[in-house]
Amino acid sequence: MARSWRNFFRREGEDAEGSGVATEAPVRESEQIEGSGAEVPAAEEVLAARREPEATGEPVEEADPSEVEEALPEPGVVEEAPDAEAAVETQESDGWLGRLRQGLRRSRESVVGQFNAALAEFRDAEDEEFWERVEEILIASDVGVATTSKLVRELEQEALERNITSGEELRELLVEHAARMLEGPVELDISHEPTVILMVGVNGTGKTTTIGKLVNFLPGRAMLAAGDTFRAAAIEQLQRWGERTGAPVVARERGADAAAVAHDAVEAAKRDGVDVLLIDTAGRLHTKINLMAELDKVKRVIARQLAGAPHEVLLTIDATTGQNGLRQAKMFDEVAGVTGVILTKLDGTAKGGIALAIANEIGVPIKLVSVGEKAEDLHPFDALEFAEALFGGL
Ligand SMILES: Nc1nc2c(ncn2[C@@H]2O[C@H](COP(=O)(O)OP(=O)(O)OP(=O)(O)O)[C@@H](O)[C@H]2O)c(=O)[nH]1
Ligand SMILES: [Mg+2]
Repeated sequence: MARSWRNFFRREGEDAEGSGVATEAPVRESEQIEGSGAEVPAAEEVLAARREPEATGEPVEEADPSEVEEALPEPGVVEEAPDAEAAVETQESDGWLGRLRQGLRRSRESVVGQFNAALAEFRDAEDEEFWERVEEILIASDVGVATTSKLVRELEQEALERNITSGEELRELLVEHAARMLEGPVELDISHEPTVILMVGVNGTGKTTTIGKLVNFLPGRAMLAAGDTFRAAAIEQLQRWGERTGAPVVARERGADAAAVAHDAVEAAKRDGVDVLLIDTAGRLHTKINLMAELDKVKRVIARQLAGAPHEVLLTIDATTGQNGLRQAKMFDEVAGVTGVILTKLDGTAKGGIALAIANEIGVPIKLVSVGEKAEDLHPFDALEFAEALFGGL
C-alpha cells in the first residue's frame, strides 16, 4: 500500500496502518509566548503574553508576505469519519501521485528519454557498452558516481543471472533496485509526550515552510518554536504559520539565543500537554565549527529538559543543489545526528536522482518529499512510488 499521511505518524504499539488520526482533538487557537528573561513563562504569563503579544522583546522587522505560504488546505481535512476516510485517502494518493509525477517531470524526462534510447538498442546483459551508457545517464541525473556504480553492478548481475533480453523487463528491474535502495524507516514516531522535532538545514532549503506544511497533517496538538533568531522576519514567518494552522508559537526577540528559545519551548510544550513540538533553526551558512557549537548547544539544552529529546532531527535538502546537498547531508549528520531527510524543491530540478545518493551514501532515510510551495505538495516518501515516478515509462 502506498504511503499516506494516515500511516506516516505512529504511536508506539500501533502498527503502521492505525495512526489514530481521525480521533484526535483539533489543534487549539493560536497563541504566542514571548519573554526575554531566563525563566520559562508560567501559565499566567503565557495568558498575559497572549493578551499583550508585544509586551517584551525588541521590535522585529516587518514580515515579507511573499515569504509566507498563501494557499493552505483547511485544517482538519484528515479528520474525517472512517468510511469517508478511505475516500479521502484514495483522493489524496491519486492527487499526490499526479503531483509527484508532475513535480519530477524534469528529472524523469532527462532520465527516461535517454534510457528509452539506450533500451531500444539493448540486446543482452553482456553488452558492456550498454551498461556504460546507463551509468552516464544516472550520473547525469545526480545519482552520483559511487551510488551509480553500485546500482548498475547489481542490475547487471541480476540481468545476467536471469538472462534478461527485454528492455521493459530491464526497466522494471531498475525501478525495483532503485526502490530497494531508497527504502527506509519512513514513519515518524510521535508517541513521546511531547515528541520534539528539530528542523535543520542550509538557508533557503525549506525548513520553515516545511514546518508550516507539516502542522496541517499532524494529528494532535502541535507547538512551534522560532529557533531561527538570526534572519530578519524569520520569527514572523513562523508566527504566520502558527496563525494559519492554529498552533501556538514560542518566540523570543531577534538575536536571542536559539538554545534559550528551545528551552522555553520544551518547557511550554511539557506544561501545556502538547503532542508535537517543532523547532525551527537558523539556516545561515556556518563554518563547520560554528554549526557544531550552535546545534550541539540546542540539542543539549533540549535533552536536559526532556530525556531522549529531540526525538527526530529532520534535515531539509534542496534537490536543486544536487551533489552539494549530499555534502550538506554528510556534514549535518556528523554534527547533529540526522534521523530523517526531507527532500524539497523536486519540482524545480532535473536532479531528482540525488535521492538515491542520499539514501545510499548517508544511510539516513528520506521521510518526506516536497514538490511545490503548497501544503499538499509535501508528502510522506514512498520508495517504490518515487522510483516509478523517476524511472518508469513516460
Ligand atoms: N518550488 C518549491 N519551493 C519550495 C519548496 N519548499 C520550499 N520552497 C520555497 O523555498 C523558499 C525558502 O523556504 P523556507 O522555508 O523559508 O526555507 P528555510 O530553510 O527556512 O530558509 P532560512 O530560514 O533562510 O534558513 C520559500 O519561498 C518556499 O516557499 C518546494 O518543494 N518547491
Ligand atoms: Mg527558515
